[in-house]
Amino acid sequence: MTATNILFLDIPTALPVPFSPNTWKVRLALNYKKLTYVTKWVETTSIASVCKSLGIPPTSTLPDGTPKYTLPALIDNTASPSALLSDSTPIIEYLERTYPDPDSSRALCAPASRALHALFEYHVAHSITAQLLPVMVMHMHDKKTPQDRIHFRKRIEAAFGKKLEDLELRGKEREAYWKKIEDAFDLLATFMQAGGTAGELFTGSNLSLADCILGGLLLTFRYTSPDEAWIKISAWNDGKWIRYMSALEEWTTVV
Ligand SMILES: N[C@@H](CCC(=O)N[C@@H](CS)C(=O)NCC(=O)O)C(=O)O
Repeated sequence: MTATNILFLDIPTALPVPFSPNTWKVRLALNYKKLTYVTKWVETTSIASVCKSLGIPPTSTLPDGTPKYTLPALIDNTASPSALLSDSTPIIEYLERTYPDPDSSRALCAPASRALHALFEYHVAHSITAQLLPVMVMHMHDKKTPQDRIHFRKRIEAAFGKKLEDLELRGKEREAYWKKIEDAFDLLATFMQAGGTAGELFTGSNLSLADCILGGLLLTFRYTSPDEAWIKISAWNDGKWIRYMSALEEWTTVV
């Protein structure tokens, strides 16, 4: 363990574990790097006020031009001045720069891999993350805290002009949609197999930023939809994703 004075901001849920893919992405990195940290749990409705009060920067701009605040965020008080960070990939790049592993083969994101990781992240965001709502919206809603459920419903219904329940696909349409997501996982499994590395992760048995991205997403599926999504995903690609999840397990502690 490396003793640090890191405060990590994550979103609580109705489960004993968080399920945001973006916060998991950073938590996996913190655990993998064996950095000590404390979690501050912030419901979605309080993200903007808490970030503003702590001086954490916004990650984008809302359509009305006001700043948008998101989690994960992280404050590192180990050094002076403190580092105040938001946005998962820049946070991981900061951790890598500030707390490099003496064994360079354990680097999460060597600077030279930046463009490839950005391409991977773009691909996963479009081929999987952007496809989730029609089959995951109610699973996600039901696992949120009571207050966040209200906020989630209001935000999604305003964005799509439909009730949450009507966004959810059913029957044959739902199965066809799942097939699209399965195809995206098939493609990843094919490339990972072609990589020929020993170990289940992208670069073998050490974690990389790509694994934080994909692992965070798989943890979302597993925790929010153990009875549908995770059952399906477990059956794809000859159990590849069960083995992949087992390889990640040691870095999934929630503190
Ligand atoms: N680009 C950001 C996106 C983070 C993000 O969208 N976080 C979501 C939780 S998964 C959030 O904070 N949403 C709050 C909201 O939309 O009000 C990152 O990678 O950290």
